[in-house]
Amino acid sequence: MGRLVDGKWESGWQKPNAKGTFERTTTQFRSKISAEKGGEFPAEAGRYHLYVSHACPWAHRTILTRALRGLEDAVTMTVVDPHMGEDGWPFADSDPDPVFGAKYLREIYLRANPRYTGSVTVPVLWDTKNATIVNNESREVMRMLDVEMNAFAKNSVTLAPPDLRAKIDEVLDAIYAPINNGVYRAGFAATQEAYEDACRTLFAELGKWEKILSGQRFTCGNVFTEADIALFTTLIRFDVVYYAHFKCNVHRIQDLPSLWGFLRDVYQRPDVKRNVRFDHIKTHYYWSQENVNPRRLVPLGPTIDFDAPHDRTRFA
Ligand SMILES: N[C@@H](CCC(=O)N[C@@H](CS)C(=O)NCC(=O)O)C(=O)O
Repeated sequence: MGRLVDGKWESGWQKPNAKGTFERTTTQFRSKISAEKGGEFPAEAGRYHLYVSHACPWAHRTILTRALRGLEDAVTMTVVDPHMGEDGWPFADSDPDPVFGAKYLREIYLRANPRYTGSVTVPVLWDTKNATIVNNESREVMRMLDVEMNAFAKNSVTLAPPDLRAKIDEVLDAIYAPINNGVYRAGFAATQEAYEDACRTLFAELGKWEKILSGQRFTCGNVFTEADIALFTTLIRFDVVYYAHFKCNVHRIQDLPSLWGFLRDVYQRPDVKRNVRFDHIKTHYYWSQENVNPRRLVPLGPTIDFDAPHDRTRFA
């Protein structure tokens, strides 16, 4: 763990604020691929490259969008090693960086801006023509892949139908702070008060979704969208990691029948299932976050049957 300051690497964990609360830094590369010709980042097959981690819930959103839309030939992808240590994300020997042969992800950030100051996070959407980072904010990358790269998508079913976009954005906003980022606020809290505040808010919000999902199949109704991907990538890590490692242990997702059904429903889609790597997820959190787990021991369990039948098709 560490960050770049004016292009120089400084190792160490981000300090919580004075109240002991974890504050996520804002991402800085916010350009857009455009389906329209003539822009700086026009949609093209074979031009853009995704750097991701199978461990990270934010990167996982983009991995799933790419897979579900059938963009795997159009947008290439490299998966970093789950052991994020003193030097940040390293590339794995089994999946080396094809663009520069870099050893660490921070080198990619420095290629885009040699004087970059900030966190070195996944996902990163790289433009091989302009040799720069287009965008490193998962929510925006998801939308870009789905909408702007539509011409190259082998699966024609969009994850952001125009008539649902306002609703999708509303759900993405609603789940971000209390749930997606809430688990981190609980896990990285440095005071009892900050932890309890994050944990109570998280479970209150999960309770709301438990109720909503008892009456509809997905978060925006009965159509599967980006918002479901965003909720899913947090829920799939919940009982496996967040429950123990981040002390989000008021309930397991398995104890909340609608959320548990939703989770299995999404997981059992073949394009989703083949892109869920519990080995990367467990190794990354338990090994890398030695501020939370100083001995870096990775637990053997839990054993969870994500393939168990669900009855969510009753809403279809
Ligand atoms: N806002 C970003 C967050 C990405 C993010 O925080 N990724 C984490 C992994 S889960 C990361 O790479 N952390 C490394 C670091 O902060 O140094 C997004 O949604 O894309």
